[in-house]
Amino acid sequence: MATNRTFTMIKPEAVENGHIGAILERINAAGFTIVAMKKTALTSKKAGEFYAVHKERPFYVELVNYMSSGPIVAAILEKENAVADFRMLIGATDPSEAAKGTIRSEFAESKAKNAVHGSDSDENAAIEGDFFFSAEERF
Ligand code: IDP
Ligand code: MG
Repeated sequence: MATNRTFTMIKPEAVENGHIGAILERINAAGFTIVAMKKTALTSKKAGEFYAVHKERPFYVELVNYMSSGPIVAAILEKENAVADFRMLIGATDPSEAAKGTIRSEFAESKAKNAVHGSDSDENAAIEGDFFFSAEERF
């Protein structure tokens, strides 16, 4: 069971803007352990697969183009109540609505370019972690 794990990506604009270190520091300070991590990039095909659940939404093409526009950092994180606590740490999808002190309120550029991804359920955390990491890459 992966009930204590979540999956995150530091998205292209946050990588481009030099925020990897600051965001990882927030994640560590909030008590998450890094189980797996890599700097990589999504092709548009891979980004389309990752976000297939949003295929019918009006922003799907924009999202796929954005997420394949530059390198990202992908990670599996561990902590008690990881999924919910990480969503609290990152804040609302739209940074103008994200609570003060959250990662998105501090680092996101817009609702589309919102700095970080966070899984929305234990089930999706497991699926998303498997999308990027083999068993041998987890510690
Ligand atoms: P979440 O990342 O907070 O879970 P979702 O609704 O799952 O938000 O949307 C996935 C991603 O799609 C968002 O993080 C954001 O990058 C992008 N997105 C969501 N809503 C919009 C929108 O209205 N316009 C443009 N991009 C959006
Ligand atoms: Mg989501």
